[in-house]
Amino acid sequence: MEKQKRVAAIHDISCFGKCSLTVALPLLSAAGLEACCIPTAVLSTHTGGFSGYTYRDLTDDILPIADHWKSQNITFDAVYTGFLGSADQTNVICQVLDRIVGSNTLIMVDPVMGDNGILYPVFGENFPATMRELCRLAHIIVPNITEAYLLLGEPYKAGPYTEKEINRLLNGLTVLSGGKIVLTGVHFDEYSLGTATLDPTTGERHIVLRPRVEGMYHGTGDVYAGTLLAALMHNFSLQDAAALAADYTVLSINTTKAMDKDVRYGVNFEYNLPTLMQMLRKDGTK
Ligand code: PXL
Repeated sequence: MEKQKRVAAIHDISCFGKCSLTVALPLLSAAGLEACCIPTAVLSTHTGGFSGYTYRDLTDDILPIADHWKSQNITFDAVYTGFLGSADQTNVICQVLDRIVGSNTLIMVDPVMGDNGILYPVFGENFPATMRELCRLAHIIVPNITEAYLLLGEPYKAGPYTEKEINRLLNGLTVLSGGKIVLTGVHFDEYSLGTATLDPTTGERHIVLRPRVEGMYHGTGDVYAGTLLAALMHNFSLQDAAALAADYTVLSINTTKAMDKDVRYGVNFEYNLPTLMQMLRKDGTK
């Protein structure tokens, strides 16, 4: 039997509203991975559309957790970071990577900062600069288009985009991070939506488009990134992992849409987990 891979997910726990750790952990577990976590904060809900949420910052606990893991010689096949509460916390995560990353650990950073051209109001103006530093340590980054412009320090441009503009963003991001890029929210018209990937080691670029589902569903970025990492841990190529993640995210959004729930309540990624397990088995290694 193949060795079980171990992943550390570093995000907040939003107790209601399905995002960050409450999405990442079940997705990674369903994918057969050993899912560990460092919770960076505990919120009563995510910050996207709820007012009056509680916020317990856990920055002071983060390094002691990493130090303890290091003292126990615990190693990881991947470390995956998502929503981080502040610039200070992002600096601390850079130090965590120092402690828990080995020579074979894949570092995936989802630079969660904003959407639709807007920096989430919880973040200060200096936040993108700190996130840029974390991205420099990553092997793969998964920004949406808003985050791409924030990382590059450029004003946001609304879509649809040209292929030239998407390639320009990919080039800028790969210079900035040095790693592989999976850019989400790519669209050339109003009918489809998808991702563009660039692997700087091979120079390969691919665009994956799927029919656009109307509506804004909270937490789709986390479903996408968690599924992408699951596929990469199953040895899918970057292009195939990006396509699998797109397919699973669309499936989850369509399931959510059919249930007609409040979009702040998150994406129904749970109903189709058996399908995800089947999709992940097509990697040719089993
Ligand atoms: O889905 C990203 C995310 C994660 N965690 C918290 C958030 C958001 C996006 O708004 O508010 C707390």
